[in-house]
Amino acid sequence: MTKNQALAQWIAEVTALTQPDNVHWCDGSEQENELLVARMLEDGSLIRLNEETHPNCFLHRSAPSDVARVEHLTFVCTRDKEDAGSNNNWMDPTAAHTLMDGLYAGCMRGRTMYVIPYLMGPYGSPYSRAGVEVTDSPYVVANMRVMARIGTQALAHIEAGNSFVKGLHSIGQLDPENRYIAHFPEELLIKSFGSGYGGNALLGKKCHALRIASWQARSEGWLAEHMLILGIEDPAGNTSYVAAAFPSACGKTNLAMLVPPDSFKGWKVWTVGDDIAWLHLGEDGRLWAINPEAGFFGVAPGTSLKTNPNCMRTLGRDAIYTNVALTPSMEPWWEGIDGEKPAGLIDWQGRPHDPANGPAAHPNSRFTVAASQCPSYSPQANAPQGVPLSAIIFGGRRSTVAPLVFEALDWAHGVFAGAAVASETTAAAVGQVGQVRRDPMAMKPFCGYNFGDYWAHWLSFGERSSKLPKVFHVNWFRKDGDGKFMWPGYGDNMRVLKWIIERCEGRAEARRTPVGLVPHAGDVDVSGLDLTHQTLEALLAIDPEIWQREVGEIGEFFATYGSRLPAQLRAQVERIQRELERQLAA
Ligand code: OXD
Ligand code: MN
Repeated sequence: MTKNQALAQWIAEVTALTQPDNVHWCDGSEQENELLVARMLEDGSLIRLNEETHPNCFLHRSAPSDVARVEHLTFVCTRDKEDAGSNNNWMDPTAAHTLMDGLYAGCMRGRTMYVIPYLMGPYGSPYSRAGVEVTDSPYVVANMRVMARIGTQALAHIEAGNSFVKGLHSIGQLDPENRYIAHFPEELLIKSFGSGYGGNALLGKKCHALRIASWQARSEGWLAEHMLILGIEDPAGNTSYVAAAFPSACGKTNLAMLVPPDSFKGWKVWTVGDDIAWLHLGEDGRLWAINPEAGFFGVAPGTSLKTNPNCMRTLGRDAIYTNVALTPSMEPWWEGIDGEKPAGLIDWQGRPHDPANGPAAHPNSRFTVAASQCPSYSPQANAPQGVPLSAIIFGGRRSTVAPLVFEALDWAHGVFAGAAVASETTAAAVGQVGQVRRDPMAMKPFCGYNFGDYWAHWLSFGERSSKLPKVFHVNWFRKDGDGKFMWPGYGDNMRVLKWIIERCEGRAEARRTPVGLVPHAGDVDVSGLDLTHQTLEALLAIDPEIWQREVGEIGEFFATYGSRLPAQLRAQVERIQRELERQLAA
C-alpha cells in the first residue's frame, strides 16, 4: 500500500483490469525473497543447485519459445510516428492501449500480482530514477531484486514526491502470437505481455533504463546509454574511467571485469557496470557516469576462468541461472565453461543432452547476480555523482573493415563513429545470427526515439562543453584469411585500453588517417604476447577501397533518416570520402 495518490490509483486500475487473486507489495526483504523462492521451488519454476558448490543458486527453465528479446514485437508508441523513427516499430498509442488492455483483461485471475517499487541508480544520487513494475511472475520479482534496488526505500523515494515510470507486465500464456513489449514514453509507461524473458520482462532494464530513460534524457539534457563503465588503475594508483558501448553479446561483461595480462604489473580494472550507463554533464564540464543497475544479467556460454575469472568468482553463490544445462551433481553447465564436458548432462529444456538437439545450454542462457559480489566491483560504483569519464569507446563485431582501434578526431567525428557502429548479429535477440547490421551506439534495439534526433542530442554536448571524453572505436573480432580471430581479446584488450588512456593523457602517438587516429604498431604494448608484428600491422590497417565502400554504406544508412539527420553527420561522411579519394589518387 502507498500514500502516493497517483501510484495508488494506477494500482487500483491495473488490479481492476487484470483481476489477480492477491496483490503483494514487495518490500525487498530477505524473508520475502525466501518465501517467493520456496513457492517457485514447490511449483518447479526454480530448481535448487548444488548447495555445497553453489550455495543459494537456482536454475530456471523458460518456455522454449521465450528465450530472447523480441525486437519485432517491441514498439515505441508516440503520438507522432516520426518521433519514434524508423529505428523503432511504431504503434499508435490509442491502438496500442486497446490491444494491450484487451490482453490484460482478467489475465491475472488465479495469480498473485506483485507490485515492485524500484530505484535505478545508487541511493542518494540526484541522477537515480524510480519505477514501479507490476507483474504476475515471481521469477521476475526475484530477478528485479538483484538487478535493481527494490522495495521499501524505493517506495519512500516515490512517496517523497519523485516521479516514477510505470511498468505493467504479465506473462499471459507465454504465447509468441500474443506477445508485445510496448513503450509509451510520453506517459512514462511500459506495457509488456506474453514473455517472461529478461529484457522483455525485467522492465527496469532495457525498457526503463534505456528506452524510456533515453527519451527523458533528451528532454532533460543527459544520455541513457547501452554502455559498460570501468575504471583503469595504473601502477601509480591513478584511476581513469571509460564507458564502452557494444551490441549485445559482444563481450561487454568480459571487458567490464577484465583482468590485465601478467606483464601489466600494477594495473587493475575496476567494474562499475556491465550494460547500462546514465551520463550527465558535471559542473566541471566533464561527463559523469552512473550505472543504474545493481546486478549483472550476463550471457553464460563462453564464460570461463580463462575468459572472465572475475565473473566466475561472482557466480559461485546467490545467483539465478536461466536456460543453462545441468550436470548430474546439480551444477550449472554451459558451452565454453572450464573443464571437460561431463557425462549425463541435462540440457536447457530438461532433456538428457543429445548434441543432435543443439547445444546443452541455450546460446542466450543467462546468469543474474548482484554486482557487489564481483571481486573487481569498484569502490566508486555507488558514488552518488558517478565517475568522471576520460574516454567513450564504441565497438562492434566485424570480421573485416574496422581496425583494432582508432581515435575520433573530435566530438562530432566521435558521434559519427558511434552512429556508424555495425556488428554481426548474435543470439541475444531472436533472428538470424551472423549478419552485419548497423547498430548506432549499440542502441538500435534500445533507443526510445528517432535516431536522427538522438544523434543531434549527442552532437549538442559538443556545444555545451570543451571537456568531454575522447571517443574511440575498437574491434576485437577481426579475422584473417583463414577465418581465425587475429586478436586474442579478453584480458589482452587491456593493451588497447592502455593506449586509449595514454592518448587521453597526451602520452601516446598515433597516425592520422581519413578514418581516425590509429596507433603505429609500436604504440601498442604487446609485451609478453605471442603476436607477430605483421599481424599487428594487419589489425591496424585501413584499406582505403574497403573504407570507401563502408563510408558509402554509412552515408546511405544515414540518409534513411531524412530531414532528421543532423547536417554534421553528413559532413563527416563527405569529409572522409574526400580524404579517401585523395589518398587513392596519390
Ligand atoms: C542484454 C542485451 O541482455 O543487450 O544485455 O541483449
Ligand atoms: Mn545489453
